[in-house]
This record gives sequence, C-alpha cells and structure tokens, in this order.
Amino acid sequence: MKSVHHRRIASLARHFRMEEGGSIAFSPTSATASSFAHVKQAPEDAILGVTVAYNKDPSPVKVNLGVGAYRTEEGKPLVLNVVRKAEEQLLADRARNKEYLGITGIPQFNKLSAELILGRDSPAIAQGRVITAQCLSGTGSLRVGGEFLATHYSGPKVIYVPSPTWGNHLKIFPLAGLETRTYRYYNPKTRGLDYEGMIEDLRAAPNGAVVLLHACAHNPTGVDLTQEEWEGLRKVIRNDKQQLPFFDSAYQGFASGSLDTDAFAVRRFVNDGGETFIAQSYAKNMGLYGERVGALSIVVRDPSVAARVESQLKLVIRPMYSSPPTYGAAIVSTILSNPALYDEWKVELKAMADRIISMRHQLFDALKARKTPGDWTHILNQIGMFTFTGLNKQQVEYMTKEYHIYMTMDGRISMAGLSSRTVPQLADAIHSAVVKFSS
Ligand code: KET
Repeated sequence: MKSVHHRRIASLARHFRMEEGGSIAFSPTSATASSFAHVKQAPEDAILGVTVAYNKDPSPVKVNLGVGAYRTEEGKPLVLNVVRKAEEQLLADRARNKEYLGITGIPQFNKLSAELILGRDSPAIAQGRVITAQCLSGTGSLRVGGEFLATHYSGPKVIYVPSPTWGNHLKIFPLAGLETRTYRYYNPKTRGLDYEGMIEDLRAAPNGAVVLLHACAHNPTGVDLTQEEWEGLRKVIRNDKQQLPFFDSAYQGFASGSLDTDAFAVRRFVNDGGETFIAQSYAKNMGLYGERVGALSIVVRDPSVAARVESQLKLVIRPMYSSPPTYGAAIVSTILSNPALYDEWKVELKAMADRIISMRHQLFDALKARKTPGDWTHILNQIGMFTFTGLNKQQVEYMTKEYHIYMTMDGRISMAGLSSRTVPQLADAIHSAVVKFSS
C-alpha cells in the first residue's frame, strides 16, 4: 500500500501536470522561445483584483468597498493607537534583535493567542491539550492546518466549507491536499441562514469529515448562527458524525465589538472536550493586515499526543517558510501582555465595530429616503465587516462604471470602507442600479 506521503506527492504531481515518476514532460523549445510561452494570463483575484481595478481608476470620487479593510471616516487606513504605542516600546528596547524565531514563532504570542480565542480560564489550555503555532496571518494558518490534516488526519481527507464562503478557502484547501466540498449555508430568498440545509448536508457528509466554520461574522454573507443553532450544529458534528471542526476566526471583536461574545462558538466546541482546529488572524481586529500575523491552534483530546503533533507541525512549516516573521507577533504580544494596552485595544476595537454598525444604519436610512425598491433590512441584520447586498453582477458592473464604486461581483460590500461622506453616493448607485436592472 502506498504511504500517505507518497499518495500526496502523487496528487500534487498530477496537479502540476508532472508524471507519476516525478519527471516533468519537457519539450525542447528553440533557443529564442521562452519556456513559459504557453503560460496563460490568469484572472485577477476576485477580491484583491477589485483593489487593482480601483487603483487604475483616475476618478476623484472612486470608492473601494471591495477588500475587507477598515477605513476611518476620512476614508483612510487606520493604525490603532495601541499598535503605535507597542511599536514605540519595541523600538526603545535595545535588547531586541533580529534573530530567527523558532519554527512555531514566539512562545508568548502563541500562549496569548490561544488564551484570546479560548478564554484565559480554558480547561483545554490548563490540561496541555492546545498546540499553537504563529503563522502568516489567517491565510497561512489555514494553509498550515490544511497541510497538517492532509498528512496526519486519521479521518477522511475531505473538508466541507459553507456555500458561499471566503473565495480563498476553495483554493487553499485543495492545494493543501484536502478534497474540498461545500455544505448549504445561505438562503438567497430569505437572505438568511439555511440552517436545515446545512444540517442535512453535514449529516450526509462522511463521518469524521473536516468542517470549516466561520467563527463569527461569516464572509461574505454577514449571516451567523444563533447560540441555539450553534448548539444544534455542535451536537450533529460531535455526537452524530464525529466530524472535525476547523474554525476560521478572522473577525474576533469585529462582529459584536466584544472579543468574548465573538469567541462563543469556538469556546462552545472546545469546551466539550472534542478536537478542534482554529486559524486566527490579527489582520482586522488589530489592523495588522500587511504584517501577516496569525496563529493556528490545534486542540487535541489527549495531552499525551500534543508533543508529537507539535513535532509534526514543525515538519509542515519548516520546508514551507522555515519560521514566521517577528515584528507583527511582537506587537501583538506587547499589547496582549500589558493590561493597560489590552484595555485600550478593546476600546479601539469596539469603536471600529460601532462605526461599521453606524454605517449600516446610515446606508439603510439613505435607501429608505430614496424609496429604493426592495427590502433592505438585511443591511441592518447582517453582522461584521460585510453586507451581502443581493445585487447581481450586472448591477455591480453598472455601479462601478457609472458611480466609481468598487465591490466584489457577488454583491458584497465592505461596510468598513464606507463613510458618512460616501453613503449618499453608494445609496444613489444602488437605487439607480436596482431601478435600471431589477434582479
Ligand atoms: N478568513 C476569512 C474568513 C477572511 O475573510 C480573510 C480575509 C482571511 C481569512 C484571511 O485574512 P489574512 O489577511 O490572511 O489574515 N478576508 C479579506 C481579505 C482577503 O480576501 O484577503 C476579504 O475577504 O476581503
């Protein structure tokens, strides 16, 4: 029988169109032709490509509501005050150096990150059942977790992601070596959760399958489960199907403004003693987007396997990028370990969450004032950074062309990119698009 590792290499080889034996089919080209002449132009990324198009538009009134990145009322990127303070402390500390970190990053950062998502009093942490590795933001944490599962998980190497989901999930997991399937999540008719569909699909999924869950503020829909629904889901995943939850936590603190409230689902699953994967990102909640700081935590049932799991996790990371960068994680550790900075962070985080919520009200009121056809209450009901407007591709293209409003083709708008100044422009654009092309 082929080893798991061998099978994985074989599947990667197929992915890159190599032959089973590992040799690449090579047809000699003339001395002048490029060996890459066959390479096709790839499409821009569905989310990051919106920023590329936005940057090319010379219009002074252009608005970027594509990527999920927080902007101030003035439309500017925000560096949190606590981040500035932490940076000043780091700069003043002449004992700091630029040595390599260990493969799993800064130990203090890992401990504090696990406590942030699981709670300081988490029994799983106290029992030594949590392994945490500093990774390259949320994306890197998902990728490392995915590869670890593809190599070491004893259950089926298939992951179920919600439909729809953050587009990159559909690219990360197949490349990590997991077969990727979807479960129903969103009902476009109600613009709400398809709870029955979700449960039905997970019941029909194999026992032991991995299930990707958005910890809070589901992207792109802004539709979350209620606490009762989380509990129902947990029973199916844990009791009926012995599936493995993999939480993507990219918005802790952004949904409700409270770090603890937004960690509810993760804690509910971890506190039942079962095994759980968690990918955390500090991109949004600390505004550290470009610093690429995040963490993968693996919660195991039995503390005696923790050291072995960690040793293998290092073998996943070392050939991928060797060790993570120091700077962003040092900022996070400084903030999380200093009670005054931690409290200040919570206030700033709440202010960001509140500004987004106020944008929801302003946009809703602006559409109401314009008597825009349709029911827009979902703008108020959806949670987190995004509104899943229900606008179709034709309407989105029209809004970009006529109003210089940039957003993803699925009709998602980043509420964090909106300001009191730009709400009327967006409301005019939506109104006109809806009247012109009824969906
Ligand atoms: N998970 C989710 C659900 C998510 O929305 C993002 C980013 C990430 C993970 C990864 O973020 P990172 O920067 O790797 O920590 N989403 C926004 C940005 C992007 O697409 O890269 C977005 O949806 O706009």
